[in-house]
Formats: sequence, C-alpha cells, structure tokens
Amino acid sequence: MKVLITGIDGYSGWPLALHLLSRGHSVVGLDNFVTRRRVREVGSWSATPIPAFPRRLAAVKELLGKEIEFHRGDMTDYPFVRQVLAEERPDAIVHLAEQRSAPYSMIDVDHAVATQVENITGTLHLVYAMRECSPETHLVKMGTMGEYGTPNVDIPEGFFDVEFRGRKDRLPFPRQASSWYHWSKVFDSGDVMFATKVWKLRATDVMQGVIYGIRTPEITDDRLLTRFDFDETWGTALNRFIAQAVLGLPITPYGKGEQRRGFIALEDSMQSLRLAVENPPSAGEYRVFNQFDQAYSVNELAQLVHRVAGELGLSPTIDHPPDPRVEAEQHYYLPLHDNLLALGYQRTRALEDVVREIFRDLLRFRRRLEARRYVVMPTVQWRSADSRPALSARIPPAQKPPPPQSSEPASEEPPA
Ligand code: USQ
Repeated sequence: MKVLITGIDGYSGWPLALHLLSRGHSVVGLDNFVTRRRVREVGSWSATPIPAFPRRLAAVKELLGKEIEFHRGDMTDYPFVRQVLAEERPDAIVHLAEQRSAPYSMIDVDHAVATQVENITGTLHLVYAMRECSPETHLVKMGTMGEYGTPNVDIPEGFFDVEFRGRKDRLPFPRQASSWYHWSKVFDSGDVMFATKVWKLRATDVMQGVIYGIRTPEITDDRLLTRFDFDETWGTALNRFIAQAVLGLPITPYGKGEQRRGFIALEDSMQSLRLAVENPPSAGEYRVFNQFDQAYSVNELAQLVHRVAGELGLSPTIDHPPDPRVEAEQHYYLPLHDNLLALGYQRTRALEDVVREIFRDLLRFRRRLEARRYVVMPTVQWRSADSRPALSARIPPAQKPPPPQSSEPASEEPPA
C-alpha cells in the first residue's frame, strides 16, 4: 500500500515510516519541522540526537535500501495539502501532523490558539483534499484517550448505547478533555466523523494512550533513532521520570499521583497503526480504536523508575509537587480496548523491559540531558492565564532561541 504520513519527522511518524517500509509498504512523508522549532522555543532538545531530515532520508536509503518521497509544507496551507493529495493519491493517510503537547497548549493565549487553529485547520484541509482529489483514501487520524477525560464509568470505543426517558440510541461517548490540546482532538474527532457521513469518506480515529519507548526493531543504527523529549512541555511523565533519575533530580508524580492513563509501547503503537492501515473500513464508515495496552498510575510509573534506577546504581528520590494541571488526582479508570485485538493486535513489549532500554539509551546520551537539565521541572500552570514569564525565566540567556523568523530556510531545518 502507499501510505502518506503527515508529521513524518515526529516521535511516532519516523518509526512508523521505518515500520511500514519494513513491511513492504511505500511511504510518502509530509512535515514542516515545527516540533523541532517548538522544542527549541522552550529551551530544550531531544535527548537522542536527531539528524537533519535530508540525512535521515539518506540513512534510510543507505541502511534499508528504500526511498521515501517527501513534501515539505504546512497543513494550514490548503493549496499545498490539496496538491500533495492530488499528486500522491495514497491508499491511506496516517495523520500525525498536529501540536501534540497539553502543557504547550496551556502556556498562554497564543499557544492555545496556535494549537487549536493548526490542529483543526489541518484536519479540515485533509478531509477537504481527500474529498476533492482522493475520496477512496482511508484516513487514520491520531486522536487521544484524553478526549474522554476520566469519567466515573467504563469508557467504550467511541460510541455507547444509551437509554434516556424511555428511548434508546447509540451515541458518541461524552468528551471531557483537560487541556486546550486535548479539546483540539475532540473537535477533530467531530469533524472527521461528520466528513465520513457527509462525503462517504472512510476513517479510523485512534484514541491513543501515552506512548513509551525510543526503539523499534527497525531502529538498527543511531542515524535512525527517533526523538526523546524530557522537558516539562514535550516530555511525557515516564520520559521525564527516567530523565530525572539519570540527572539526580527528584521524580515528580504530581499531587497525589493517582492519575491513571493507558500506555502502549512505541513498537506496539506502530503495530496497531499498521493494522489499522491494512484493514480499512468501508466507505462512509467512521470507526474508533482505543489504543493502549494497560493502565498505570503515575505513582506506579514513579516506583518502577525508582526501582530500575536503583538496579543501575542511581538513587533518585520521589517528590510530590503540587499538580500544576487541573485534573482528578485520584479517579476510576476503565477504558475498553477490543477493536485492535479483533484485527490481530498482540502486545509485544512489557513496560519494565522498555524502561530498562530507555535508561540504557539515556545513560549513553547523558551529556545531552545534563546540558538541558533546567527544562525538567514544571513551570506551566493550568490555572495561570500566562505561564510565559515563568517558562522563559528558567532558560539561561545562552540557550534562548533566536526570535521567530517570518520564513524558515528552505533547505535545512533546525537541529533537534
Ligand atoms: N504527570 C506527572 N508528573 C510529571 C508529568 C506529568 O504526574 O512530571 C502527570 C500529568 O499530570 C498527567 C499524567 O502524568 O496526569 C500524564 O501526563 P503526560 O505528560 O505523560 O501525558 P499527557 O499530557 O496526557 O499527553 C501525552 C502526549 C499526548 C497524548 C496523551 C495521551 O503528550 O500527545 O495525546 O499523552 S493521553 O494521556 O491518554 O491523553
């Protein structure tokens, strides 16, 4: 199959490209390198060194003997999106090109607006371009488990049967997101569901849990590594806990630490996206997959990281800073996840093994962590209308990124 990956330069996009190539699919990529710029904006970088994109492509050619067709551009530019779809007419699109950080979206009004405008506009552009140029294409849209929030009942896969005042219906399960980022995904879901209904497009909405890990079997060389973020805005809790342990900083489960989320290993996330691509829905069908293997509380993650760190001779402490987010710190959490299993999905990686693997990589790249240790502790506060001054104050002047330029250089993207 020919698969277009939007956001191919990102944490999931890059290993997905390698995975699909290894399974005999052909891959077309699209990206504007905004994640690299935005990680720099908060004074950070990837713990794993990421080559400039042309070098990534060259490594794929040299090591795997494969070519990836690439389009550099922005999902908010409709003529560009339309042209890519008209030219490529892929069998499937895996749409990952969205601002993916909840804390980043909560910095201030500009970051909230950028998140929602870019994410929602990009998705609308994609469904319009599909309708115009490639209506048979299957859209695999990256959503998030965070769309559902943490209700006090089980969470179905997208829809549930409801009876109200004597009448029954099957309806979308209520969404209760907890950041401007997560709300952007809710709005996307509504737009994709409507596009399938009104234009008979086919779509899979993937409610993804938190992904962990740096490696997949296809990453056989450092030039093929994917990024690993550990700062307060781009790093997930587990990433940050391991980085904190390596840096000798306290591990930080926020508040009571009983916030539970669903988790999936990077390698298994790639497997499930491939299964979604290889098993398309019919025209007009909108289906939802809850994509995670197991739920853990952040306290459980902290304890696991603490134990593995101890085996490696590290002795981090566990702190409980006040939760900078507005969220339930203790709650019921039981989402269902049967749809992928029905397609043959099988979990291959245990959390503990992957945590050991991440420690090994981070110890190798320890100097890159040390050089950015000031980005780890939280400054973005959900209750504050503007966390920009606090965020900016902790970045040493030498590391401040240059002011944004109206147009980025065409041939090279900033280092990750
Ligand atoms: N947390 C801590 N300590 C930290 C960092 C986070 O306790 O140092 C807590 C948060 O308060 C939250 C939980 O850990 O309760 C998860 O936070 P996270 O930063 O690991 O993940 P989140 O913001 O939910 O977002 C991540 C990805 C996002 C994806 C989402 C899936 O960044 O792209 O959509 O996971 S889900 O969490 O299921 O919504």
